[in-house]
Amino acid sequence: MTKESAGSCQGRKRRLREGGRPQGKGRRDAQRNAFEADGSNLLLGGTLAAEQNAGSRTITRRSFLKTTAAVAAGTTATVSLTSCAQSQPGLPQVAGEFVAGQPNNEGETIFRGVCRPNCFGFCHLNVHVRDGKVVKTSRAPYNEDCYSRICQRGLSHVHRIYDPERVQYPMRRVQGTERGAGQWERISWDEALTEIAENIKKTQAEYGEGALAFLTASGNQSAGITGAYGRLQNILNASSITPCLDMGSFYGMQAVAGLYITPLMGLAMWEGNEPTDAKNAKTIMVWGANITDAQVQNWHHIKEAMEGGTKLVVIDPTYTQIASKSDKWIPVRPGSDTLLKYAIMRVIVERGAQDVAYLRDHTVAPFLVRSDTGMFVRRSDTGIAPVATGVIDPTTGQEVMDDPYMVLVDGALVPLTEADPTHVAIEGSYDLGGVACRTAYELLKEEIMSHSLEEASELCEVSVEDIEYLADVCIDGPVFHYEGYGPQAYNNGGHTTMAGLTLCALVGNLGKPGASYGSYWGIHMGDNAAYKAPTGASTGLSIPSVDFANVAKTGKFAGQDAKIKMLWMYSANPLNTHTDTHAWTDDIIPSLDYVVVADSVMTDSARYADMVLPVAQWFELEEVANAGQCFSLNYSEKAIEPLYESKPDTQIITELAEKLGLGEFFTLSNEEILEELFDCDTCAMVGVSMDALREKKQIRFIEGDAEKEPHIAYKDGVFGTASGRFEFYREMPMVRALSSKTPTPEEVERDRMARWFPPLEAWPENDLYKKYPLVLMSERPRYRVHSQWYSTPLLRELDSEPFVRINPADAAARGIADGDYVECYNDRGTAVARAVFSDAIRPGTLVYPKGWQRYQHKAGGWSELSSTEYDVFGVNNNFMDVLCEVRVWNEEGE
Ligand SMILES: Nc1nc2c(c(=O)[nH]1)N[C@H]1C(S)=C(S)[C@@H](COP(=O)(O)OP(=O)(O)OC[C@H]3O[C@@H](n4cnc5c(=O)[nH]c(N)nc54)[C@H](O)[C@@H]3O)O[C@H]1N2
Ligand SMILES: Nc1nc2c(c(=O)[nH]1)N[C@H]1C(S)=C(S)[C@@H](COP(=O)(O)OP(=O)(O)OC[C@H]3O[C@@H](n4cnc5c(=O)[nH]c(N)nc54)[C@H](O)[C@@H]3O)O[C@H]1N2
Ligand code: SF4
Ligand SMILES: [Mo]
Repeated sequence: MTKESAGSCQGRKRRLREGGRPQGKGRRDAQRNAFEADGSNLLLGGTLAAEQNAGSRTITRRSFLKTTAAVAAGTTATVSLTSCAQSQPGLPQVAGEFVAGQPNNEGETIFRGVCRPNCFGFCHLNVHVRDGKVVKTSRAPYNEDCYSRICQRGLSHVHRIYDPERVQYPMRRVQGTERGAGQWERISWDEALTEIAENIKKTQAEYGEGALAFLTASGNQSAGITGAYGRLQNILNASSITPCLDMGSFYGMQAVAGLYITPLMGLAMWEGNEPTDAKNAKTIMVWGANITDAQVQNWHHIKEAMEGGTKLVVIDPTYTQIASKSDKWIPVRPGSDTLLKYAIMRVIVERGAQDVAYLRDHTVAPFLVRSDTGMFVRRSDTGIAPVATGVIDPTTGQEVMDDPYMVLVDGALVPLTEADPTHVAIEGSYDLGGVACRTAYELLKEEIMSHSLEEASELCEVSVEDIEYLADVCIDGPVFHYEGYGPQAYNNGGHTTMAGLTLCALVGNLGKPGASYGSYWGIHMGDNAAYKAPTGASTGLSIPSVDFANVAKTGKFAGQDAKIKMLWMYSANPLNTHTDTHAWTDDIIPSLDYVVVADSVMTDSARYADMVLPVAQWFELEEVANAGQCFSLNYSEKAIEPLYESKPDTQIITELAEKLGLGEFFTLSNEEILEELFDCDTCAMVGVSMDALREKKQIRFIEGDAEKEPHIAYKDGVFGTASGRFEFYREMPMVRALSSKTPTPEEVERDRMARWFPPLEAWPENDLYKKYPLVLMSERPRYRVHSQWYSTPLLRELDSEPFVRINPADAAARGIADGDYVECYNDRGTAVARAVFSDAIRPGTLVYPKGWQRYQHKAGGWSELSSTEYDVFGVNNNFMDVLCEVRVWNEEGE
């Protein structure tokens, strides 16, 4: 047996410490070449370079060239790498060999690939293969050409595939060494899978079936991988540790607007008008979305709209690149968007600019709310029993009873179904046998008027004039509100989405071209459910990942005993991408008897495993990406054989099943699994099959056509709520996911409507603020998607080590110089990175690009600083609700 350290991590660490980036003239030439090579068709246009850096105002030649070279999403350029596999060329070779309009080199075979991290792009790529090796990736067309894009990450796949950090064979933690100590031994697949199977059997026999758990996130959510893991998990009755990512938004949207399942079997996880509809708006209002970096494939939609006369307003604490492009930037205080939205609503109501017809016909505004129970008044409240309809509700299996909502018409209580719609009042009250009842609109108005503009101005740090300006914009619609995932990453984050949608409902800014609130992302639901659960759904627990530490510590979950003793993580790197790393290393991992990670690289999470399984990367197997912002099934061909000893996840599961005595359930190859998954009535109904996918490459699962007829959310004013209306007021708030917490009566009352309340931690009134006065926010890294591409050599040339942006005034107050190594810290943890001065950073905040692995920091890691606190309703990771302090760091720790 040979003992090895994982990949070449040690070597890389040394390089980083020694300042491993190319320096001086060679570096500058490389960057200039790269710029000149494709500068003519950069996504952001020829003026990009200067404007990109308007965001940081401290323009150095280095950063100027850096950005121009790096932002290539949307280009039609291809980059040729002929000798990549062996020699890992740097930028000079890449740029030098570029020839515009270059024909396919002889001897190359081109396969269709789909780039599939969760950056929302799911770009189609040509995967150029020569002699069994990928030598280049270039842009391939979406059927809807407006979505055809590629970025610097998509162009650097060769470097990612042949990354020296790839895990090459199954690796077992050396017995007797600590988890995380980095001592591994290479073992055979047979040994690895035998050991895992034994541990599964032992764990389940000793602690019950649910003691085995699987955890996944958004590393790759494609059909084959999720289908096969789902099947195994269901058959084994294993538990799930479920993602709590972006769930503030999801909770908020679904609370007031319900869920939307497209006629083509797509579930809108986040619902909004298609980005191609932005051009139909008078104004695009961006709420905490970093579109030029995090949703770069969408920037051109915004830019094209602006060229057509649409205005751009950006509400963000940071002067982001997109803020630098805007007509108006509103630097809101972190965590205060809900209050700002309420202030805008106040101006609207004071001006009488609300859309009464929309409120009356499409929202719960006219419904009467009982002051004793908080429930809507129904006809049965007047003593008339509900009437049986004979219709069975397929979800509950119960007969639907007719018991209409009651509304006010000329002061009288009338069933909604019998009222003349144009005479229904949205304001008014009624005495129901001694129970005071008021319309839901009255309750909303009361909430709106409870916040003065002055209060909002002071707390949000936005002037009253700017609030009035924003109200003007909202009144003079249509407005395309583009919500990102920054505002929702606070403990009060669900309410900002609820408030944004409520603001839109107030002025009827929904369901029409150009009128939208939210974001746009869907999952295909129509595949073969029987494949995934041949023996029925798992009886295991479903534990939100943010609650996992509580479960590990208490052995209880949602009122029952819960012992998770074995964990298998795939497509996820929670020790890096989830809050509070110490909760994982100190509470969760030690509570587990056995930990498996399936990944292609040695991630932070893999380093704490007992067994690491090398998985094949995206172009080494056939797959169908079944989720994303284009609501499309995207087909990816197998281009090369899995490298080294790696195997597709589907094959790993199949071979493990054999050892578990479940071989009869896993007889299919990867390709056959896909064929099975897309062979069902719900697929056939919408023309989806593997044959169709192989032929068409992309099949849309939302109605309309991106260019000619973009999807319009909440069209015709119909909502997936209990009432079918927009519910800015809810009768019975439901938690998004069961967890260890139970809502208090106050919390239930609070969540009936969007409410303003401060974030849990990042707020000046918090005592902790005295000790830790800086709000720590992350940004999506341009050079990684979360932790993916972290070691890709080409990208590390452009972005060589962790840094944190700081306002020069905050730095001066702490004796920090530009480029110093600084330690950001709080009671939970620490992260060391280089300080980068930027006037674009709001004083009192720090901003770091996320996703470096821990070993790439000089000490600590960003996720050490965040907490596993969560809101009982949203059950979400509070990535930005974090306070810290910063000081100069030196290696000696002086
Ligand atoms: N390159 C790259 N692209 C990615 C990803 C990646 O890792 N890398 N990740 C993908 C994923 S999974 C997601 S969810 C998306 C996220 O997409 P975005 O949400 O667009 O990405 P973030 O960089 O988190 O940007 C959040 C913005 O919110 C701002 N913000 C923070 N707090 C507040 C606040 O209280 N109010 C307001 N108004 N703004 C605030 C921040 O300053 C920041 O500009 O990006 C996706 N795209
Ligand atoms: N500080 C901070 N942290 C954040 C956020 C933030 O705003 N701030 N945002 C969060 C959000 S919104 C998200 S969505 C998460 C994402 O969190 P994650 O999904 O955990 O992040 P990734 O790094 O994209 O992917 C995890 C791993 O999946 C692996 N992987 C990719 N493809 C496959 C495959 O086919 N099979 C297997 N077995 N593994 C594969 C990758 O190699 C990678 O190591 O990050 C979150 N983390
Ligand atoms: S990383 Fe995202 S934007 Fe870039 S090529 Fe891949 S899918 Fe497209
Ligand atoms: Mo995300």
